[in-house]
Amino acid sequence: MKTLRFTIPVFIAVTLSYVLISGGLAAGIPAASGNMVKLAPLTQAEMPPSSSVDNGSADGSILTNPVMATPSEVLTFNDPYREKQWALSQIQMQGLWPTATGGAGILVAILDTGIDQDHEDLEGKVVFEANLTDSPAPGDVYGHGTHIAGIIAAYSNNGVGIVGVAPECQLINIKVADDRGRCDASRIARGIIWAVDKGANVINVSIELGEPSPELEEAVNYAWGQGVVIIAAAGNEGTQSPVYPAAYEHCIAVAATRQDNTLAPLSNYGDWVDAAAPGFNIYSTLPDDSYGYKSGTSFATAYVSGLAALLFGVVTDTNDNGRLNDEVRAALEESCQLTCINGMD
Ligand SMILES: [Ca+2]
Ligand SMILES: [Ca+2]
Ligand SMILES: [Ca+2]
Repeated sequence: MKTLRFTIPVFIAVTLSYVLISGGLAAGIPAASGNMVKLAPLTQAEMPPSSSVDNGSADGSILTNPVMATPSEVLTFNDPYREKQWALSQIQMQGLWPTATGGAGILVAILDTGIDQDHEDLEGKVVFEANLTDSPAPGDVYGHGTHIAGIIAAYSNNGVGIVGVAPECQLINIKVADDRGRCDASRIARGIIWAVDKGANVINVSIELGEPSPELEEAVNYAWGQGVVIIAAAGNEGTQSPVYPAAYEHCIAVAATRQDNTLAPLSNYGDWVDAAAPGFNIYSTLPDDSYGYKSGTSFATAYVSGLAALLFGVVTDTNDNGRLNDEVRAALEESCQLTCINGMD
């Protein structure tokens, strides 16, 4: 791990505390369990100013086959919306891509509202799929899971769309939130177990639960014991109140930062938060071959999941326990700039 030269502006969140602002999406919608569960609110953010990032020409001459487009081979991109992805520069992907394999052979499970697996920049990414909701289809009607999927896994240098953090990884789509974004702890727990048993290396849970759930914690612990890294959203209430599964020990809780590296005001924080990553004005894929900006800890979580997928191809089992998830987590944390993101102390 000492050989890793990249730095990730993933900061250990410290300080502060305040109250829980709930409501939002869940207002008026009966939760399917006793727990208040909701997706991190979807803030449609304004377009950020034009990025100064030079993403090269769009003449398609670099690489045209996504399978061949290994980021380790080329660091300029012909993806037309790369310049909108300020977060990739922020987390210094240029430093990591040359040493990683793009997440090849890594399975990332996304527990969310489903994924539009026919999206032009995600086609063929989903290799397993489960629908644990009452919605008729496993695809993404709500428009949350597809955004997460693009951040993590969109093809690079295919002349289309954006660039994923781990563009060669494959996805498991586990729809645990229905077409109105409703979910419950039991579905998340069952989704985690299903993902683990399908061979997931990384599980992205951009869902926050206001109350703990023993069933959910047990599933998280099971995943950790099987060598899986689970990344979860720290929540969007702008408070210090823990949410679940993020607050569990074996789950990496992710807060959201803005382009200036400060904590996004909507982001939860506190000593239970493990890391922070870009989560404001994040451009990614949306259903039906569209794209757009969203803000929230959901999307910060996706960046860390993508990084985790890359790191599985970089680390070795240095403690010889037969698992790599502890080394991946350590590498993520070692790469952090241990800075107080609140800038208030
Ligand atoms: Ca692309
Ligand atoms: Ca945690
Ligand atoms: Ca190990």
